Amino acid sequence: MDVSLIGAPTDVGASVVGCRLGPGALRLAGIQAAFERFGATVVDRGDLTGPVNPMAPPVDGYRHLAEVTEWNRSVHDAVYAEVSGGRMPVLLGGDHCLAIGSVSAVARHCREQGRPMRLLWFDAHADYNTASITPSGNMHGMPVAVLTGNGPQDLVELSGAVPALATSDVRQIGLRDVDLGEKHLLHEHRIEVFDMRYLDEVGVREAMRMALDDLDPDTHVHVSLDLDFLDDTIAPGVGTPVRGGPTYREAHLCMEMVADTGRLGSLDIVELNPALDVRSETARLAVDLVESLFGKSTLLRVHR
Ligand code: Z70
Ligand code: MN
Ligand code: MN
Ligand code: MN
Repeated sequence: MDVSLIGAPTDVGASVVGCRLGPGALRLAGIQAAFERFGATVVDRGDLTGPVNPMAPPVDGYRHLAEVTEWNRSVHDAVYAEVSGGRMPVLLGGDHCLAIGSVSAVARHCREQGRPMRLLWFDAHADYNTASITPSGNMHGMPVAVLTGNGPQDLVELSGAVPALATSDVRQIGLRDVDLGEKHLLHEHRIEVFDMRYLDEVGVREAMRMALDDLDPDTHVHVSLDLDFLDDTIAPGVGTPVRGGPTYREAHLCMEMVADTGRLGSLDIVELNPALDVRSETARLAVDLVESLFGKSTLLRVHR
């Protein structure tokens, strides 16, 4: 597997600043070596550039729409170049608004290849807000809505088709902080959500089995990993830590089960806020999870 690291050092989609420092912190924590230990050949494409964070208030329901759009165009182009060249793009964020660009690029590639796609959205949040229901105007709270066709035109059209992906291609895992308007939209659009209560009741193994069911032999799996998916006690270094998330072991099982499919095609690691990451523990946890995602296992894996 040929992996390409793409840094996107910005927090234009958030209101807590600091995740602009994420790409450097993930590199310092050894992200490249983690991929290499499990057989990948890695090229680091360095960091994209884009507009500074204006730290401005929202306008018509969107904070920094122009800057968010510009960053996402860059991310889209960079991710598309890698995935269409047969490589696995790994987006080092940056805030989660950047997944609009990365997932749009992967969706464009899959559409061109006639391949199905599955988006696995690991997050405490649904990221399903729109301009009319957002409590904050922060665009990192909107990417899943945008990708499924609800949002500003330039972003909704980024993949070249609207919507970039069908709601039935999305699985959300780990949710525990969802705004009232989002609850209604998730229900109305029939998004498949494995929230924390569901994980508590059926367990991570069964939830992940369901999130990964019906994969075609050539389905492209995209993992979008918001580090606030993880319980706040093990991953404090994020803009909005949320209590009651998956434990260290549960998070590893999620990644191991994705690895077992053999279909991982692209990855976002977002929302790391090094300014809040005491002793880099969240960055190091992200690197540990990458190892599981790339097939690290204690014993030789035999098919069961
Ligand atoms: C809230 C909003 C969010 C991340 C916070 C929060 C969204 N639903 N996402 N932190 N990563 O403002 O839309
Ligand atoms: Mn391909
Ligand atoms: Mn998110
Ligand atoms: Mn989140």
